[in-house]
Formats: sequence, structure tokens, C-alpha cells
Amino acid sequence: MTNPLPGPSPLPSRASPEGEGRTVRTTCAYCGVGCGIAATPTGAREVAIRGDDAHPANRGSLCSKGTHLGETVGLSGRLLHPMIGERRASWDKALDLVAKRFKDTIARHGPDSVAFYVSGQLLTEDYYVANKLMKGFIGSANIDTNSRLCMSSAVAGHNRAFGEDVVPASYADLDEADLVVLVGSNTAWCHPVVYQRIQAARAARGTRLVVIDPRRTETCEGADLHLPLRPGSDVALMNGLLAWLAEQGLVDTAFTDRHVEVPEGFWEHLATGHDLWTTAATCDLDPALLRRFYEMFAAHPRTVTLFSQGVNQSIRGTDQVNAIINVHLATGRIGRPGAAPFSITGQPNAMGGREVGGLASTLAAHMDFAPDNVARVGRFWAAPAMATKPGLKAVDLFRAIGEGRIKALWIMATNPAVSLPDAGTVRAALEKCPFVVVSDVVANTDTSVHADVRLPAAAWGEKDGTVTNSERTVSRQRPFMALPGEARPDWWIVKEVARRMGWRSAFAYDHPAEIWREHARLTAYQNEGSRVLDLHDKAAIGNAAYDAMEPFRWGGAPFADGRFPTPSGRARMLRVGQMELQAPLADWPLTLNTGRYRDQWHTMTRTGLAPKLARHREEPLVEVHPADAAALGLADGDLASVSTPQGQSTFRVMLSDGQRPGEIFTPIHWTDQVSTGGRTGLLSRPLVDPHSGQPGFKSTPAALARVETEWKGFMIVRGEEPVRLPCLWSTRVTVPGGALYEIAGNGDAARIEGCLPAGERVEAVDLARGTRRVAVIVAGRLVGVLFVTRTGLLPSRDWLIGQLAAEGVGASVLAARGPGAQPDKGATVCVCFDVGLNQIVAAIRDQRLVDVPAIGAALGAGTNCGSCRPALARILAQVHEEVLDAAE
Ligand SMILES: Nc1nc2c(c(=O)[nH]1)N[C@H]1C(S)=C(S)[C@@H](COP(=O)(O)OP(=O)(O)OC[C@H]3O[C@@H](n4cnc5c(=O)[nH]c(N)nc54)[C@H](O)[C@@H]3O)O[C@H]1N2
Ligand SMILES: Nc1nc2c(c(=O)[nH]1)N[C@H]1C(S)=C(S)[C@@H](COP(=O)(O)OP(=O)(O)OC[C@H]3O[C@@H](n4cnc5c(=O)[nH]c(N)nc54)[C@H](O)[C@@H]3O)O[C@H]1N2
Ligand code: SF4
Ligand SMILES: [Mo]
Repeated sequence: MTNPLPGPSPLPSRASPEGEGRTVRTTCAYCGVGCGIAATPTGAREVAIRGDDAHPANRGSLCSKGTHLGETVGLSGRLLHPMIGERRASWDKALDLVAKRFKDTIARHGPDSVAFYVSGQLLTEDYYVANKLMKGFIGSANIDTNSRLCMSSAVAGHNRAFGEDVVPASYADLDEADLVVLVGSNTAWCHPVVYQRIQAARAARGTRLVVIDPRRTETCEGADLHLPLRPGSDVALMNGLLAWLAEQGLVDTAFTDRHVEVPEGFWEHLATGHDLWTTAATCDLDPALLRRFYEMFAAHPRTVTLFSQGVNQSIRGTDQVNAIINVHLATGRIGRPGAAPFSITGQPNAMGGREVGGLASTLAAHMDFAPDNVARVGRFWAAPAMATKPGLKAVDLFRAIGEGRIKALWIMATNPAVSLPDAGTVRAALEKCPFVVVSDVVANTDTSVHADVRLPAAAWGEKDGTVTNSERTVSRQRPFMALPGEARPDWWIVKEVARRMGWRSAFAYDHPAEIWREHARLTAYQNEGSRVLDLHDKAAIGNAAYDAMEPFRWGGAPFADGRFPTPSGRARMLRVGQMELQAPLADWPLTLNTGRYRDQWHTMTRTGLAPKLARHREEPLVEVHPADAAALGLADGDLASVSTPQGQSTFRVMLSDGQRPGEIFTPIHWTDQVSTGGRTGLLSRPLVDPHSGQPGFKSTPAALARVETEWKGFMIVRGEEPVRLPCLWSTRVTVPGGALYEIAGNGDAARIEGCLPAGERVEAVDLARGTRRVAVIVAGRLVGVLFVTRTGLLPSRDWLIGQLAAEGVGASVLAARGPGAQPDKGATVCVCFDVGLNQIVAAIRDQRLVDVPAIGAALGAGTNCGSCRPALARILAQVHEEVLDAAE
């Protein structure tokens, strides 16, 4: 099962699979919770997944995405060979070409004419090698990462307050807190295992939970308070809280006097304009609700304030981070058990990237570009050409590409044509750039269609290295499958290019452990306590010890001694003011907020392969408050066009009273590969925070309009090959054995029929409703089915999808239901047990269920991974309300 390797330095045999039946302990491919996984291969590219009971991040739990990782390890859509243009090339040829084009460009235009755009989904070892090549050998700092879009405001906030990018919290703090405040975090969907941990603490010791988010998300279900604040008003809220605490005499002056630098005039600034009423007005909150929050905060000194993209992804993200940290510093709620500001990270290795220095604004190992740092790292690397100043941050980097200032670009493990703001301009820049290299695991992405060279990277389950999670725990990702085709680890690809650029000895790595040791040594090199990040005790471990390395947390309990890594040893409070909040503009009366779905990961290159994960939300929705929808003549299930000053895209309308009026929400996951619409990246503005360069993804002026179509329908086809359908609306999801397309359009729908596979056709027509049903059957098996209607209803897709696996299928399939067919289950809520909304509602009503465990006992729902428990709680509340209303 091992692969012969091209090029001069072979890949170590260590990366070969562990073999069928043997359980390998690794770390989840997805979010920054960093759950441990026990993976047991059960066949070729098949694996059984369990939570690792011994991993400190999850102790055996997994969410829906982690649980269903096994469905995503097939080879469907994988990039298996290096490609130059559309032609397959040998590794030698592809690597030589990349090295030559980068060298030539640097020789002609200087080191700043090239760039790398990398990702928090690289392993620390991959990241380290890329950073070293760019900053020490090419001599530019034009390496930035998608963490710019994700964590950079938190990084900037930490640096400003603490003098180093250290997250001063761990998950254990959530167990010990008396109050957890979630700010701009849909934890139930995006960090579900952390959310379950908070719920467990609530059940065990009555921890209070407050959610601060303009939307009422599932995270708010059962919370003690939800503050649906005006978007972008978080600084006012935190300043108001701090002003009120000061007024009540609740500032911990014993702590601030010894450990905090408070800027001149700080308290005077807070003393005016931050009273309860003014704050409530700025935040558009009920003053009584706000006061309950203040009082709850005052009453529970053990507070963890956990925040993510609602805080970071703002044009004032860094100030928002510091406004939160200010409150914690002023009240001494830091460095003590159960008390901390906690920036929770998104990607599996966002933290590892920060540790090696993968952001253009840091150098390496938590060092910035101060001259002595540059000299020190230069010595350590024996570097011929050190970068001496920060490089371009992601949005500026792509602007420079568009302007022709950057002429060679290497993108690794990220999909900027989808995920950067103003993605239309990003695509134009990629198209214009003279040389674009993309390292990815899948063959076709919205980014890789612009690549001159595509390099096949090793994927999760094949990769070998380390990641760091939100709480600074480093754990191993270990391979349990052979590298497919000619795929290679990212570190191997980068070091091969470096060697071909002429730096052979500095990049003579044969094993990720060698890179790890070098990285660990650099963190300790002439550190002498000046940086918290210091991995000296892991710098000399042998390869076997690296392979066996247990999860460990660096930095211990930071700041427990009240000392901070600033020159004075004190933390810094910062005077931050609320940005002016603009009233809606005439042409753009709405505000667009963007974010994530529970069961999809980013641009769906992995989660999109799992039929079970597809069923939670099959289409890209625009969530609209019913009052706004009524004013625009929109009904649930309509199609609507969302436009902004940046662009336009179409979405399916979902009415939601969890939205504030005037605000709409769209998901980030859909791409040209799966859909004709739902392209959120085209809509966001490229406006960034002045300190961090992080885009303000959560707030864009927008307008909404109904999109009329003459017909709607769906198509189900066997097999994995995507089909491009010539109609206005088409979205594809993976189903067992094939794909389901939801479609809508104008004119004659007959052209869609041409996209059905070949075979024996059976048809039924209902002229009155303008309905056509076509099935294609080959040897008694269904290979395709198309239902289109102008005025009629469409049947449930479930039974037809099931027919892909059936034998002896005949014309009766057009009835779209079997003898004694089950009623429609409704949208899938519990993916583990495949339980739908309609089933849950019926069970609650018929069996008079009163709580979530009762639903679990009746239907199984919510009893495995638990990701749907917040949804069950909400459905339960709604049904009870309806039953009571009906009884009145
Ligand atoms: N299922 C799933 N999980 C994921 C990911 C995924 O793609 N899918 N991605 C991972 C990654 S990389 C990341 S970064 C994290 C992101 O995790 P989160 O930050 O939890 O997710 P988002 O949905 O981006 O945004 C969080 C919330 O911020 C709110 N918000 C918007 N504006 C404001 C505001 O002005 N103030 C406040 N207080 N809140 C506001 C939004 O309404 C939204 O509910 O998730 C990680 N986990
Ligand atoms: N409007 C809006 N935009 C956003 C956000 C938002 O909330 N709103 N959130 C932002 C945030 S926080 C983030 S993190 C980004 C995420 O955005 P992206 O990073 O663009 O999204 P992914 O789909 O995770 O892209 C990862 C790519 O790497 C590939 N890949 C996976 N594993 C490997 C590997 O080991 N090696 C290599 N070489 N390739 C691999 C995948 O196939 C995929 O193509 O989106 C950002 N964009
Ligand atoms: S919470 Fe879910 S997605 Fe995140 S690491 Fe754990 S299992 Fe993976
Ligand atoms: Mo992220």
C-alpha cells in the first residue's frame, strides 16, 4: 500500500498506514476545539471513528461533523497527481517549474513580488517550513494566512493587552466558572463539544450562561440571558458594563494597582456617556435586560467571556477584543481558575500557525520584526535573506496581486476565491496573476480553476504532524491511510521547492519530527522567559517519542502570577471607543451578517462528501425577519437575490424571527462547484480593522429582492460526477449513492432532461399543473429521476433517494412513493439517527413528551453526538407553545 516517491529525498516509511483493524489516535480535521479521535481502519479508505476517551479536549465526545468524518475519507474529487494546466505532470517537473518561476520572478522583481497564502488547516510542521522559506530565504514577509480572516483581531488584541499572543484560558476554566458569557459565538454549532462542556457544567453546578449575539441562534436555547444587540455595538456594551462596575465599586484595584497599566484618563472617559440608558440605546437593548446582565456579571467573579467571529470579524474587531479584556483586567478576572477572556479559535491549527509565525505581521515563534528578533531568528536559521518588516495582510495581498505588484502566488489549504471578502475582485486578481500555484487535496475548487500548477496534498488521515487547539493543547494528527495516488504532505512539497530554489541543507527534512524539533528549539532560542511560548522540553524528543507524543498544553496557567510579557510586566488596559454606527442607507436598507451552519465546514470540500451532513441544511438560505419579508412580498421557500455594493447572489428564503428586523444572514459554505447561487463571498466588503487587517464580514449594507421562476423541481442522479444544470437555480448535495439537485428556472425545462444519464426512460406528464416526471432505469436500477412542476407540489425526496439502492425498479417509481410509504420525515434534525423535524413534532404531540431526554428515549434523537440537542429544545418549546395556544 505504500507509494514509491519521486525526487531526491524519499518520504519516511513512518507515513504509511497503520493497517486495517489497528486503532490510531489522532485529532479531528475540523474545528479549534481539537477533539481527539480514535480511528480504526475497516477496509481500503474506510474507517470507524470514535471520540478518544483519553484526549483532554473532548474525553470521548464528538460533534456531528467529527462523528461523520468516516464518510469523507473516500477519493471522490481528490487531486491525485501534480497538474500543470490541465495536463498531468511528474512531481519533478511540477516542482522544478514552481521553483524556477519563483526564482525568476524574485530575480527580476525582488522578493516582495512573490507571496504565499496559507491556512490554519496546515499542520504546524507544514506551516513552519513555509514560513521559514518565505521569511528567511526568499527574504519577504509576504506570507499571510486565512487566520487573518479569523483570528487576527484576537492576536492584535492579545498583543496590545498582554504583550504576547497568549490565550489566557483553558477548557477547564469553563468547568470552574460560575458565569460563561458568549460574545459573537454560535458555540452550539461551531464549537459543539465546548458547548456540551458548558451545558454539562450548567447541569452539574448551575453555571449561568449569557449569549451576546444579534441573532437568536441555537446557542441561545436555554441560556439565562440573550442580549440581541445592534451589530457592531460590542464596545459600547463592554464599556457600559465596566462603567457600571466602576460606579458600584467593583473594580479590583488591588489587582489593577499591581498588575495593570491603566491609561491616563481611562476612568474619566468611561464616566461620561456610558450610563445604562445611553448604552442600552446604542446597543438597541432593553435597559432592564442590560441591567440584569450587569448584575449577573457583578455577582459571579468566576467569569469566562468566550468570543469568536462576532467580535473578531469587524472593522473594529481589535478594539472589541480589548474592550472585553479591559473588563477582565479591571475586575481581576484573569489568571485565576474559572476566570478569563477566551478567544476560541476556528480552524484545527489556527493556533499552531500563530506559534510558528504564519501571519505576515509576525516573524516567528511569537516574535515580531524588532531588529533584535530579526537578527536572532536569522542566526537560528542561518538565513541568507531575512525579511525585516511585516508583509502584506490577506486583503492587501490580493489587492497587490490585482494591481500586478505580486506576480507569483502559492496558495496552500485555503479557498480564497470563496472565502475572502469581495471574492469577485479576488477571482479577477487570480486570473490576472502571471503564476498561481495551488496545493490542495481536491482537484476542483473555485480557487484552483485559476491555477497554473496544482499540487496534490496529503489529506486528513494521511497527514502526520501536530496541531494546537484553542486552549494551547498540542496534539498529534497521525496517519491511518496510505497516501493515495501521488499525494504528498505539504511540508514535503514546500521543502522540495526550497531545495530546488537552491537551499538544500536548510530544508533537508525527511520526517516531520525533524521540523517539530527545529520549531521547538526556535521557541526556546534565547528566550530566557521573555516569551510564554517556550517548547524547550519538547525540543530534543526522538522520532519515536514524537510519534507517541501525548497531548500537552504549553504555557501552563498563563498570568497566574500576575506577570505579563510586557516590558513593565503589567497588562495594559486600552482606551477604546464605540465606532459610529451608520443608519441604513437608502439603496441598501438591510444589514448582511454571515456565518456558519452546524453540519458544514467552510467551502464544503470535505463535509460536502458526507450524505448525512448534507441533510441538515441542503440549500444556502437567506434568513429574514418575517416583517422584512412581508414588506418585500417574500414567503418562506421563495428565491431571493441579495445584493450589496460588492455583488449579488441568489439564496432560498427562510423566515426567522431570530433575526433582528433589518438584518439578514447568509452562510459561507456554498461555491460554484455545488450551486449557481449562495455565494456569500461575493457580497462582503473588503473593509478591514486598522490594527489587525481582519475583514468586517459580519456587517455589509444589503438589499433583498424576490426572484421569480416559472418552474421548480429536483433531479436525483446516481454516481459522484457533478452535473452542470442549465437553469437559474441549481444546488447539489451528496446523497447515498448519488446526488440530489434542487432546481428552478424559467422557459422550457426540457433542456434539463438532456442532463439525465442515458438509459431506458419512463415519463409522466400532468398538463394541468405543468408537471413532468422522468425516470431513467438501467437493468432494473434507477440511475436518474427528474421532477419539474409549474404550479403543482413536489413529492418528498427521501423515498426516491432510497430507490438508488433498490433492485427491480420500474415505471411505478414515478409515483414517488412505495406501497405503504412512510410519511415525509421533514428536514433532518438528528443526523446520527436520521430523525426529521416532522417525526419529532409528531412524537412530542402524540406521546406528550416534555423534555429533550424524552425525545431521545422515543426516537434516539440527540443521544449520540448531541449536536442537535439545542435544536430539539427549541422544537420542544415551539410545539408546547402551539399546544398551549390551541388550548386557550
Ligand atoms: N459547523 C462549523 N463549525 C465551525 C466552522 C464551520 O465552517 N462550520 N468553522 C470554524 C471556524 S474557522 C471558525 S472561525 C469558527 C467560527 O465560529 P463562530 O464565531 O461561532 O461562528 P460564526 O457563525 O461565524 O459567527 C458567530 C456569531 O457572531 C454573530 N455576530 C454577528 N455580528 C455580531 C456583532 O456585531 N456582535 C456580536 N456580539 N455578535 C455578532 C453572528 O450572528 C453569529 O451567530 O467556527 C469553527 N467551527
Ligand atoms: N463572508 C464570510 N467569509 C468568511 C468568513 C465569514 O464568517 N464570513 N469566515 C472566514 C474564516 S473565519 C475562515 S477560517 C475562512 C475559511 O475559508 P477557507 O480556508 O477558504 O475554507 P476551506 O474550505 O476550509 O478551504 C480549505 C481548502 O484546503 C483544502 N485542504 C484541506 N486540507 C488540506 C491539507 O491538508 N493540505 C492542503 N494543501 N489543502 C487542504 C480543502 O480542500 C479546501 O480547498 O473563511 C473566511 N471567510
Ligand atoms: S467539536 Fe466537532 S468539529 Fe470540533 S474538533 Fe470536536 S468533533 Fe471536531
Ligand atoms: Mo475561521
